[in-house]
Amino acid sequence: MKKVLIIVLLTTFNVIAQKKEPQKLKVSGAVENSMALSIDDLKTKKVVSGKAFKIVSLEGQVKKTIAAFRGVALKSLLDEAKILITNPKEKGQFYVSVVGNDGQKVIFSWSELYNGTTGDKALILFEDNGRPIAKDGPFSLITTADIFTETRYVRSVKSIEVGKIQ
Ligand SMILES: Nc1nc2c(c(=O)[nH]1)N[C@H]1C(S)=C(S)[C@@H](COP(=O)(O)O)O[C@H]1N2
Ligand SMILES: [Mo]
Repeated sequence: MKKVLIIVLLTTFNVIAQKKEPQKLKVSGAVENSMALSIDDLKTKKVVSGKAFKIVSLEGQVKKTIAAFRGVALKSLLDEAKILITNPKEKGQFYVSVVGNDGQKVIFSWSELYNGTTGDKALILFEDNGRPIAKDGPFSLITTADIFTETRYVRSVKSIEVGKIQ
């Protein structure tokens, strides 16, 4: 009986502890400064907002709309983390992977982020519907430069990982 009580108490404490410490967004891999960022940390950066973002399938169907969102450009975070490029000739060999808690992964190439405008249009959201992301939070990724947006929409983003092709 005592054992059961102890287990129940430990589990309860564990749940409370987990609730107290919300998940942080990790930035790691081939970077000078690895980071773990909270929602409050993201709010101190250049915040981008929007009213309605449509998640569109490859068939052109609108699956859902993300309303009243706020987030930070993926590029702002990468600029702060500083991608470790030792040989400038190899810039085009780097990629950035955005990973969800369920293992979902999407990638951006260094070239599309830095040679064009996508870098400012790939956004790590910390708010939708005007408040912290209630379901599949605390962070998500949308890419407003995409036409068929569902492929590079990631719910419940865990980390941003920088790598170099082999
Ligand atoms: N973390 C995560 N994000 C994801 C997926 C997933 O399996 N896991 N599926 C993608 C696909 S295939 C689609 S169609 C949309 C669906 O978004 P919804 O399930 O929130 O409507 O999320 C995208 N983002
Ligand atoms: Mo999908």
